[in-house]
Amino acid sequence: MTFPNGFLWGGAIAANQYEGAWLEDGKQPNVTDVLVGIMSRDPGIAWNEQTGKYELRLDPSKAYLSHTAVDGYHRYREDLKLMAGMGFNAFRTSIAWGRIFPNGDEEEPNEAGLAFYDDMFSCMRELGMEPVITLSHYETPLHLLTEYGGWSNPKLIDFWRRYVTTCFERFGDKVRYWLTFNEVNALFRMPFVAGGILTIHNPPDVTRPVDSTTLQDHWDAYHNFLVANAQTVKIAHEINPNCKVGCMLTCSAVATYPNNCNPANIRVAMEAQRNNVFYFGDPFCLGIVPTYLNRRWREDGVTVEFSNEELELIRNHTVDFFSFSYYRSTVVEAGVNLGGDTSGLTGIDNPYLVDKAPEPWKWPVDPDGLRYTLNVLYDRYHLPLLIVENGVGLDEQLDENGTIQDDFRIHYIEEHLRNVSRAIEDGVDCRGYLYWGPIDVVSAGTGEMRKRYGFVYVDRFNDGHGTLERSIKQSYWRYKEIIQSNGAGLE
Ligand code: BGP
Repeated sequence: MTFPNGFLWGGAIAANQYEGAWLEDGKQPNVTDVLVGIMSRDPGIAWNEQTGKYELRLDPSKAYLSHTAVDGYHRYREDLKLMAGMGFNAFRTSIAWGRIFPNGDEEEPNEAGLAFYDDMFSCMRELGMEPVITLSHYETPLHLLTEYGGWSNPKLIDFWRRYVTTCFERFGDKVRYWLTFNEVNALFRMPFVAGGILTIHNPPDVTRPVDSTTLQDHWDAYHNFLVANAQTVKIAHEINPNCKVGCMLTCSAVATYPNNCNPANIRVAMEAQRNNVFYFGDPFCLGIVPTYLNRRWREDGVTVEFSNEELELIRNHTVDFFSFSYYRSTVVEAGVNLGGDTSGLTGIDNPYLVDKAPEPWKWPVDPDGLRYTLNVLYDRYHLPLLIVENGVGLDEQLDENGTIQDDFRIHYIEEHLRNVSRAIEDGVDCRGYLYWGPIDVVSAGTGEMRKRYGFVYVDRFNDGHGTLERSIKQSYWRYKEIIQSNGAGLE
């Protein structure tokens, strides 16, 4: 099994699923703080007639587990040591924007938030791990949605610029790898968190869900994300020419297979790739606004216009590398309605896949699809690729020995890594594999603790109880062996 020297081996988490401390040291709510699971269409906010504004109104009957999560805010030093114990040489997490600019529109940053990440990134370096830092992982400050309508408003670009400039200046000596917007291409599937948008109805339209947005809002947000991404690359390189900035897209939809060789189905599969991945990947990596969007804009009845300056910015400031999540593949045919969740697109069942993750989530497992995805992305963009999410969530309990025999997870990782190695032999420049959720965190999609991805178990449950004690699962030792042999142990 071939993995180049210097291959990044590690894991990935996100602030909102790991840290907890949702209102500590000055932080104000993020978009995820008002949801139990990002697939929910029911944010805990409500319109206040008197003030004429949205305000926080959490549902007292619900457990918002992300508010305390797995208490990473207070335990990151011990957790990072556990990660280093597996031999990680890289670790991905995000900065919660709301720790640095609590409401997003302040002029000055919050020093307590900066000091927190300063210490966390120093700790990673002390332990020999390269920090890979996401600037926004579903963590737009809630105030920017309720006050400004979020990313459909170009004002967000100004607030974002101030935030990223602060991060690049403060952490430039510790962080070389930056990711801009986590899975921003899920904008249409999850407009509230991935798009960070909200239509402000004044007076509120009670016939529509509170987070419903118009197609024009979506495309305005798309426009603003393209500009903001290019500006981020520009600012990062001006401040520190040695740093590398990558985009981060959910790429399960790259492995969208036509159900058969009916030409109509081949076209539907191609369109699914464009509409779910390439429409962001092409501007971020190739510096173009793809012409296939003109048709979609016509059909959506929206107007999207880029100025010449914006087009030049997008052309001149493409990303240095491409990072992505991959969980599954899907099968499509003409006329089938594609659904979606945090795994990617959901279409027709694929009878050729041998494994399916166990109940209750049952995401289809397609390791060959990762090889295919790596090849397609490399052929299209010719940029270094970094896998920053891949993993399996299981419902697990500690056994009488205080551990977990997570054989399915071991099998899952081995099969996916074998396909990464094959893709490298195919000629793909893949620089690393960061497993999603190396320590149990709150599930993004469902907001549960029960869905566990970790090599390290955390004693916390769906109803919120638990000691938060950490225990090591069997997969911890297997991943360590793989890393120590630089992948040779996969033979
Ligand atoms: C991705 C998100 C992650 C993560 C993962 C697994 O879409 O970027 O935040 O949680 O999916 O999803 P889930 O937690 O819903 O199983």
